[in-house]
This record gives sequence, C-alpha cells and structure tokens, in this order.
Amino acid sequence: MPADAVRAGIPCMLMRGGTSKGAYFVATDLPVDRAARDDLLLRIMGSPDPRQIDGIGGAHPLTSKVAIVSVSDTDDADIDYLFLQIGVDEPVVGDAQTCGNLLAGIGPFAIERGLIPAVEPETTLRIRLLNTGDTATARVPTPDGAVDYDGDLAIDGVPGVGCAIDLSVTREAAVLPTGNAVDEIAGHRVTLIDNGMPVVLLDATEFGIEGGETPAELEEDEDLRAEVERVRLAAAPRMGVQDAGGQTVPKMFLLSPPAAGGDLRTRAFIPHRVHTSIGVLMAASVAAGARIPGTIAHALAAPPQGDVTVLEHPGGLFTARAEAMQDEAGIWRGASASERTARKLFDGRVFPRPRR
Ligand code: NQM
Repeated sequence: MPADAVRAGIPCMLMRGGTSKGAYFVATDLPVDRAARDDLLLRIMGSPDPRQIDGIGGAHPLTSKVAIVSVSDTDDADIDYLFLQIGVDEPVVGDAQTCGNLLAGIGPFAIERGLIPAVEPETTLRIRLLNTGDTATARVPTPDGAVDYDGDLAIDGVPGVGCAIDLSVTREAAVLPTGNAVDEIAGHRVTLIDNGMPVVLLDATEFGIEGGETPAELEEDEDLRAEVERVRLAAAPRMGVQDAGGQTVPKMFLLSPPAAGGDLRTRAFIPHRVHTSIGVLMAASVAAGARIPGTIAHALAAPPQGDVTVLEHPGGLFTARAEAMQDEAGIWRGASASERTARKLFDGRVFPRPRR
C-alpha cells in the first residue's frame, strides 16, 4: 500500500455482484494491520454518514460492501475472498458474515487483476470464503481469454441482462446449529439454520404481519423491528454468534405461504434494514429449511419438487438450488448452487478522505 494513500489513491474496482454492489481490492493494496485497514475502508466508503456523501458507499447496507481478494496459499482453493460489511451511519467494519452476491464478482475481479489466468471459453475457480471457512466454485464466461460481462441472464432486482456466473458452495458444518428443526426462543417458534449464512426463520403471522409488506412498511413498524431484534439477540449465541448487537448476523426472515407463483414468500431483516430482494446464501439457508421436515419454512412452503425452491422476495423471485441431506448419524448437511450476474462498473484509484 502506498505510504500516502490520500494523495496517491488505492487501486479499486467497483463492481455489481448479483443484487449488491461493492468495492473490490487486491489484499496487497491495503494495510496488513486490521485497525489501519478498517479505518481506511471507512474513509473510502464515506462512513459513518447516512448518505456516505464523502465516499463511494451507496448509503444502504447492500451498497456498502467490500471484497478483499488474494491468491490462496492452500491446495483446496485458487483464490481467497474476505468480505467486509462497512457500516453506513456507524463506524463499524464487520467480518462475521460472507456475501454470496459479491461472491459473483470475485471470479471476474481475480481474472481482471491477473490473479488467475483466464481459460477459453470458461474459467473455473475455487474460492475460499475466509469469513465462514466454506468453499465456493465459480464458473466465469471468458470466451476470448477475457471476462465477458454480456449475456442473456436476467435476475430479479437488477434491470437488464448479463453473463451467467455459476456458483456453488459446499459446507462442512451442520445446517441446524442446535440440532433442532424448531426451537422456542423469546416466546416464539423459530428455526435456526445456516447453509452458508446464519438465518432465523420466523412465521410472519406470529409477528402480526401478513408477509407481503414492502421493505419500507416493515422498516416503519417500530414494534415489529424491536421484537425481531429481541429474538435475534436471544437466538444469536445458539448459532455461535457472540455479541450480536454489533454484528450483521444472524439475518431474520419473516416467512409466509407463497402468493406470487413461488414456493415460499420471504422478507429479510439484514438485520436492521429490510432487504430489497434476498441474499444468495440467505436464500440457500431458507431453501434448505424448506426441505427439512418440522422447520418453520417447511410448514409454510409448497411441498418441495425437484431440486429448486423458488423464493418470493420484495423484488421478484429467486430460484435457489439448495440441498439438505441427512448423514449416517442423522445430522442435516447442506450445499447450494445459484446463477448470478456481475458487472465491472468502474476501475481506477480511490482516494480516501484524510481522516474521519
Ligand atoms: O446472503 C446482504 C446481499 C447480502 C448477503 C446482507 C448475501 C448472501 O444480498 O449471500 O449476498 O448480508 O446484508 O448482498
């Protein structure tokens, strides 16, 4: 990293990954010291400030994200991906979760930066998700030895079409952290599940809502927000998340029966704003839940058919390919696959503000 990043700038690529947007960096372009790195990223994104007016953050958690990428030193992966959630109006940098949407941009970014060579017509890379320890495989179209962002795939929540990037994620940990399909927490029946993202599944009607409300309507309901947060804080330690008050996980899902041609309707608190669509790995966790008898999701979803679960969200539909299978010991294990688009938006140097 240059000694005077404020004047010289730092190489940075702005990318849309799925339905999110973030700043992508090569690890060696950032400070090694964690406190210095986090301070720099807050200054780059313009946090803390609800408008992030003096930085490149987009004033919403879905557009205040950072991906740090490096060549992996393990035999199991080509590329390492560290995800950081940059607080919008608070000076916090969280690493408790990964992001499956930004994951869609990791392959293209690694190829663009020469961290992995492109192979015609498609480059396959194994990505270690440093936040969770899981491993992803990404297939990126590289027809002429370069990433082709053009394509025919449309995903709900993003206008237009783009290249299809296939992602699959495998996990070793059990998907039900408590071993139970349903637990009683803070007076509610809940399912705690993690198929790549720790989420808590709730029945919308138990929280006095119908389940089809808009994100704005849900965010305006202070009593609902308080109750959801109360359950979240009580559930988090049972999912291995300590001090959840300052963390972005677990995510909270209010579920209801399908109403728009899908298998299950979802609304997600992530955890304080409401998602305008759904995260990739959140969808993997919910869809795994819909396949496990006895869970809140299973009770509300249409009966599973084939290997896809179509999740309704505020921006349309998400087709999740999530597996949930019991091993010999009866423990539920999961894996997931999805198709996303990603796009390089801007490449250059970013100039952090001198101080917070
Ligand atoms: O679940 C939002 C997003 C996400 C996470 C969030 C995600 C995922 O939609 O895989 O992508 O975590 O708040 O980008």
